[in-house]
Amino acid sequence: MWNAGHIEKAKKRIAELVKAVNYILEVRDARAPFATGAYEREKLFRGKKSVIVLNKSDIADELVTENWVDFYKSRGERVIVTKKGDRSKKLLKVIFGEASNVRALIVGLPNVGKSSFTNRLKGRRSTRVGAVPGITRGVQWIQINDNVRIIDTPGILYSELFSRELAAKLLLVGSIVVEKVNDWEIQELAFEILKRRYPGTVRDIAGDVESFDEFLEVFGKKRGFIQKGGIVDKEKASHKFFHDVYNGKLGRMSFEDPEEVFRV
Ligand SMILES: Nc1nc2c(ncn2[C@@H]2O[C@H](COP(=O)(O)OP(=O)(O)O)[C@@H](O)[C@H]2O)c(=O)[nH]1
Ligand SMILES: [Mg+2]
Repeated sequence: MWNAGHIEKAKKRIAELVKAVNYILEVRDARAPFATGAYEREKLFRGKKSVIVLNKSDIADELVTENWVDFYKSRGERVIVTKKGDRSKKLLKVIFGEASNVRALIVGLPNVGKSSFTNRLKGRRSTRVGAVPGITRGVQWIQINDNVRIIDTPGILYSELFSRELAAKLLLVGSIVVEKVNDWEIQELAFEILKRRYPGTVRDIAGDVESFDEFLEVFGKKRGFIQKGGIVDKEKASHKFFHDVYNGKLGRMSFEDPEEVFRV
C-alpha cells in the first residue's frame, strides 16, 4: 500500500530527528489508538521520554477514550487527550510541567492530526527558528516559549499492514484514504466494524441492511450519487461515506477497545 522506498526514507528521517530531541509526542487517533500506534515504537523511540497523545477526542466516544487512558496508564505510559480548540498554555503545562530545555518531536501516522496539534501547541506567539543541526534540509525548530521547541514530522508509515482489520481501522479514521484502497473487501470490513459497534447509526441512515453493498444502495440514493440510468454510483457513495466517518459527521465513534485489542 505504501511504497517501500518511501517508507525506508521516512524511517531514516525519523531516526535522525529522534536523535535531536528529548521528548517524543506520539499523536494517535483517539478513535483507534491501537491501530494508529502499532508501529515499531520501542525501536524508533529508544530511551526517549514519550507521551501518547490521543487526538480528535471531540469525535471519539468519550467513555471509550477514558478506557484507553486508564489502560495506557496501567501500563505505565504517559497519555493525554486532546481535541480541536484546546489551548496552548494548558497543553504545555499538562505535557511538560516544569521541565526545562524541552526539545520535542511530533510523530504519528498520516492524518492523525500532527500538524493541527503542532499548531495548537504553538498558539499565536511562537516562531520558526532555524534548522535542526545535522538534519536533512527543510526541518525547522518551532520555538514555543523559552523552554520548549518542537518539530513536526511528515509522518510514520507502516512497512506492512499486518492484518486486514488494521487496514480497515486505518480506513475508518482516514489514516489511509478511501480513494487509495482499491481492495473492496477492506472497505466492506471497515463497514462491518462500524456496523457492529454502531448498528443504530447504520439503521438510521439505511434501515436494516445486510451488506455494505446494500447500504451504499440506500446511502447513494439519499445523497444523490446516481449515474445515468438511475444506477447508484457505489464508488462515489463509498468515498462520501468514509469521508463522513473520518470527519465525525455520523456522530462520535470509536473503533476499538483496549479489552478487544489486548484481550486483558
Ligand atoms: N474533529 C477533529 N479533527 C481534527 C483534529 N485534529 C486534526 N483534525 C483534522 O484531521 C485532518 C488531518 O489533520 P493534520 O493535522 O493535517 O494531520 P497530519 O497529517 O497528522 O499532520 C484535518 O482535516 C484536521 O482538520 C481534532 O482534534 N478534531
Ligand atoms: Mg501534517
